[in-house]
Amino acid sequence: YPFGMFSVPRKELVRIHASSGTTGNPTVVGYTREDLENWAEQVARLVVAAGASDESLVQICFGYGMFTGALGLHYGLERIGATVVPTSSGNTEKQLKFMRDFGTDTIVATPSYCLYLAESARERAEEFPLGQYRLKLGLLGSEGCTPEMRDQIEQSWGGGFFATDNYGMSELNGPGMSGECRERCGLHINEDHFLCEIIDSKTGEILPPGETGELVVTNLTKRGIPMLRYRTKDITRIDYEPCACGRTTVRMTKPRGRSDDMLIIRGVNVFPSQVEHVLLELGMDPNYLILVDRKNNLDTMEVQVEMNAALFSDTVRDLESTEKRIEGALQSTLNVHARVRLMEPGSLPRSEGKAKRVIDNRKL
Ligand code: DLL
Repeated sequence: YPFGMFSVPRKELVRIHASSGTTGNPTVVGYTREDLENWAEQVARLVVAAGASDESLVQICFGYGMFTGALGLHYGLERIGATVVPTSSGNTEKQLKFMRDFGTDTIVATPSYCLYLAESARERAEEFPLGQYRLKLGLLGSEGCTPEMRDQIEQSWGGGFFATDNYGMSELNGPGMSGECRERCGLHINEDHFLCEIIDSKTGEILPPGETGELVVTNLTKRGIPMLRYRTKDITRIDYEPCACGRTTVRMTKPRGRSDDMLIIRGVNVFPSQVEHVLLELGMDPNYLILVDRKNNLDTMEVQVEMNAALFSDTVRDLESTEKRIEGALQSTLNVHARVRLMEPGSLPRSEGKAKRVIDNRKL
């Protein structure tokens, strides 16, 4: 850190980004001019596959700065001739105003922020009816999003909004490694730039085609900071079947989570995405927080989830029975007990970037 992993003299780098990282120093990455060209090309392909074009008017609600998401999408979208509006993250009121006034038809955001914007638009619907927005495409990514959550985001924006999932990581340029086409049956990998393998994260062994495991990526074209068999820690599967869209590249399934996201609760492996799946199946909104702790040497897990209008009730008995119902469903999916606590609508923190879903207070 910071520059020791670069493989060209610093002078040849024309941009540096860094990922936030949760502990210690950020991961610093560097791009030569050729790397930036390739990066824009990779993103351009994926946004076209998702349905963007030179007609699109795109609001980029990722935070501009060291995060690769905003500038990555920015140059990819400019490359195809789209009109880019770099609003960056935050300032929801202004985001919505530009969206209405400019007739923004495409939004770039994390799924959680896209949902939050929709909720905020709904709250203001008396003054500004949802019909005033022209949004029809969401290029979402940078955090996990179950198909159920995607459906909910689409419904919240009203009919006609279509969202695709986009994956990447700073060490592999940023966005642009893979993304969904209109068929949405996996994320097309830009295979001429990224060679992907799936391994067993415990043994390091390469798994046969079609198996689920940790994604390992070699970036075939990167010069500034080449990655050879880089362990992403993301858990996915590669699908080699041809896609109905006609593109011939392989697809990866939505990452199920990171191997280091996986919680071990009393010995049982739990992915936050499993919790999300259960909540949404029961008609809850994807506003939840998982709290893990250790009491008397025993792991405890509490899932706080916001009520929504459909489930709202004033009587304590109804609330308790809803909590019990969710606890039962979680128990049968996760095989471990989680206490459920219903929260008031709007009471859990919202994020303008990646949502924080887990607070683990166990002292290791
Ligand atoms: O999040 C790059 C990116 C920006 C991708 C914008 C897509 C759109 P990092 O901040 O380095 O880079 O975080 C990389 O985020 O290893 C995954 O664990 C997670 N991640 C990224 N995209 C997805 C996704 C960017 N579509 C880490 N689904 C990765 C699930 C994702 N997880």
